[in-house]
Amino acid sequence: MSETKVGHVAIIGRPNVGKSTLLNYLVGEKLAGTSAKPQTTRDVVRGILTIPDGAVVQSPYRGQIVFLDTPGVHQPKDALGEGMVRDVHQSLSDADLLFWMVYPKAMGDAERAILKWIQDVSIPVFLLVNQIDRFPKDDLLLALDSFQKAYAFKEFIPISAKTGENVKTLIQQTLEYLPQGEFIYPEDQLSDQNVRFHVQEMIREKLYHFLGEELPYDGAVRIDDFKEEERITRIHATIVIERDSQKAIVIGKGGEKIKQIGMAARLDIERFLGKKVFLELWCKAVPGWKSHPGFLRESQQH
Ligand SMILES: Nc1nc2c(ncn2[C@@H]2O[C@H](COP(=O)(O)OP(=O)(O)OP(=O)(O)O)[C@@H](O)[C@H]2O)c(=O)[nH]1
Ligand SMILES: [Mg+2]
Repeated sequence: MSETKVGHVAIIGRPNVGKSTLLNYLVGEKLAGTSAKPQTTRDVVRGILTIPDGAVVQSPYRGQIVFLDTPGVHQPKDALGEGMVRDVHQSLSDADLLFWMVYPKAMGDAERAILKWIQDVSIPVFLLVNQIDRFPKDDLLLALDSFQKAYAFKEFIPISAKTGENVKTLIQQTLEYLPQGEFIYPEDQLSDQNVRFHVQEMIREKLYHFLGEELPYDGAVRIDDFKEEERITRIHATIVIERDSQKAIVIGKGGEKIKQIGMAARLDIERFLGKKVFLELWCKAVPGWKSHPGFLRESQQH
């Protein structure tokens, strides 16, 4: 049997660059919510990739990699934002390797902030230039040139998180740098976070999809009840918003909107759980919840 590499890899970068899209591609399951809006990810999402002997990836190693998809690095405006940025910091210290994901563009404020953080880390850092399917090659070369001068990256890897271009190379290189170890999780396990957390993420993603610009970042999801029966899982969840006036937007005419959100979320959850799901959604205004976001997490810890 070949040598086994095991470790944690944090994926960091500015909002909207494609971190969650990459996590999902790597683990082959929609674990993290993705959307065209910045700051979609609010809590670190953990996904596990197991590479058994003789896997499609050309590597002398077997491996088990836990990827930490983190919230986008931004200037926080409230307690929620502060917590998000703190979580990114924390994940740096939990990781054996860092993927810093950037656009094929020159550095901006978010990149300069990240550059400061990584001055003190001792783990290897890969620069992933994402979205190469969408940008001209010249942009990629300019970005490489500007980032190369700024930091001693172990690897530069241009990728497309969407099409998967170069992702195999990325996995091969990652295995090279991770420490030796034994598998921690069963080979088919995709995450070590609890099911409620993932369910909450799946519902929240649909809020972003169905509410478009109407409800920018004020929505959250709380799981109130989660009962697994033999044939069906029954879930009650509340969409938490800031203001009463937003209720009409979430619920929609004759309840159409919340029904659409619920149906789409249910399909994702059923696929994820491999089981039939009954999902009931409520909507509630909790003014100022972003100043005390902790109450949302309580429900995810069971
Ligand atoms: N064309 C193209 N689109 C991409 C690629 N990667 C991500 N996207 C799109 O970019 C948008 C943002 O992707 P996310 O994965 O949600 O970005 P994120 O970095 O996790 O964003 P936050 O969670 O807000 O920090 C989505 O609409 C993705 O479909 C890529 O490689 N190519
Ligand atoms: Mg994300």
